[in-house]
Amino acid sequence: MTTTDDRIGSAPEPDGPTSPIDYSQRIPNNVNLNENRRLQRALEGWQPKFLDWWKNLGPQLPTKDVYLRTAVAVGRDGWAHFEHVPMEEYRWGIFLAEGNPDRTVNFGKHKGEPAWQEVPGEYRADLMRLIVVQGDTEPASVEQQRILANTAPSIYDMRNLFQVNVEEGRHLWAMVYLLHAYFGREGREEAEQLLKRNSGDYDNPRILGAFNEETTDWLQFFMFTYFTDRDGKYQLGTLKESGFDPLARTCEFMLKEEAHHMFVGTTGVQRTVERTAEVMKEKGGPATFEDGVIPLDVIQKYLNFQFSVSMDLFGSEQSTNAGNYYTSGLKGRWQGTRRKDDHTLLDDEREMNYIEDGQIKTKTVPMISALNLDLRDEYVADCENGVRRWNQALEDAGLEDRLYIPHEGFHRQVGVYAGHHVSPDGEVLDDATWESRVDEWIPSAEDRAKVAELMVPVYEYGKFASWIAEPPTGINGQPVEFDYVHLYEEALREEGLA
Ligand code: BYC
Repeated sequence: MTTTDDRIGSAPEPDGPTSPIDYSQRIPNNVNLNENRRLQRALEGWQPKFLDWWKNLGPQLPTKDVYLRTAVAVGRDGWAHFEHVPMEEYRWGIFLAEGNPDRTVNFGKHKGEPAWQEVPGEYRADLMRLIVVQGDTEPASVEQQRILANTAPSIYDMRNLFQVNVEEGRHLWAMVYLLHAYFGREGREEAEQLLKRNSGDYDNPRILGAFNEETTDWLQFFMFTYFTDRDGKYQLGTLKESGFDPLARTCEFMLKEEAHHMFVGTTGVQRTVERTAEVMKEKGGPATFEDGVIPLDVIQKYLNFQFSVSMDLFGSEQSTNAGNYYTSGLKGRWQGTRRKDDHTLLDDEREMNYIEDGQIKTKTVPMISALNLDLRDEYVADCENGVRRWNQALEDAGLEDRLYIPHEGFHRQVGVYAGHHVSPDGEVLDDATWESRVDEWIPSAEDRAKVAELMVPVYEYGKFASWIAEPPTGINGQPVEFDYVHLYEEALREEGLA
């Protein structure tokens, strides 16, 4: 379901009481960090390493300040405020959603027991693994996007990119807090590693595949925030159900920030499609790069690529890891408490697709073994919503062309489809046919080069690159032409230094 936040990007309305965040401390937090000197010192020791990482691998375009949202409270109203801040002075902090002292584990073999406030010894390794994998994705995405501002299609879009970046940085803080607070020396070591692995690094890459792909241009960024951040939404949704209460509360708050990231993706692709549709309508035929827009078939290829690498992020359809996480009460299901079953799933089954003899077949498997698939199905249904919306833009322009989500088996590296070739419409192909047609389905080097040619920076307030439509409204009630970002060059000019 597309939420209001997806559509307008306003701060979502958290439920529960408000708990203010203490900004008087070096690390803003609502976890009474000053009452735990050891933990505070450990995190203060990590802070300069984070800032170093941000400087070296965060956004590369020099800016003076950016109109950013900062969380000020965890609760129902007014949880964030907006102001111009130099990005390196952004107040990254540790914010957990309000706790509920009566909370219980809601699924698996501990169902009904009080939620854990400490790490259960027997699940320590699994929990740490989940937190590390989640934590690894956050800085990875900042690294992937670090040079995009150099080709921003507008100052408005540049501001949104930076907002996403600082919040991914904060999500890293969220996971590092858990590692430091609950996993001792090992946790501190893992927190160091989160800054040492780097996206695309040959020797020391990020853990999950999609986070080692390059974000080559803004269309890919929008597809990333639509499809890959949406995986984040679903994974966080399952961790929010965790029996380990600090993880659940951390993820709940992260989800509130995540809505804006998806807004950036949904509307970014939509505005790209709108511009292309406008030209198609004028011409009465396909739009080309020469028209200054991205042809619809290239948009579809970008969609195919990002959808398929994001599908891989759910892991194998059948996973003993996922089953164990569920039975242990560590990782739940999307909106798990709303499901009408026994929440242990030991007797339940479901259908799943697989490939045999060059054909896609269906078999029945134990539900508990197929929880990655369960989550992925929820995700795919959500992805369809955006595509419907983009297609509405095509319909509104009086066009018959439509975008679509490719088959689940298309271009997959993880799970039952890995090692097979499946076309976007679900046909199993031999190697030669795949090779001869793959450029029709995922962006070729030439497509990417042509898109890159369109990626000229537009830094004049209220102006937009040729390939993307203006948004209908600005951020936080500001006009579209608002001075969302002050570039460093501009600051120098003002001071007569350039
Ligand atoms: N690439 O049993 P399997 C986000 C590994 S995005 C490389 O099928 P499992 C964000 C897997 O780790 C959300 N390796 O998988 C978005 C396992 O290795 P080990 C991030 C992969 O464990 C945008 C082995 O293959 N959060 O927040 O059931 C911007 C067997 O795997 C991949 C999470 O993912 C892959 N794609 O499920 C910023 C939540 N897939 O353990 C942020 C935490 C699998 O045998 N993670 N492998 O060495 C998890 O819940 C699970 O680890 C996974 C994998 C769902 C990722």
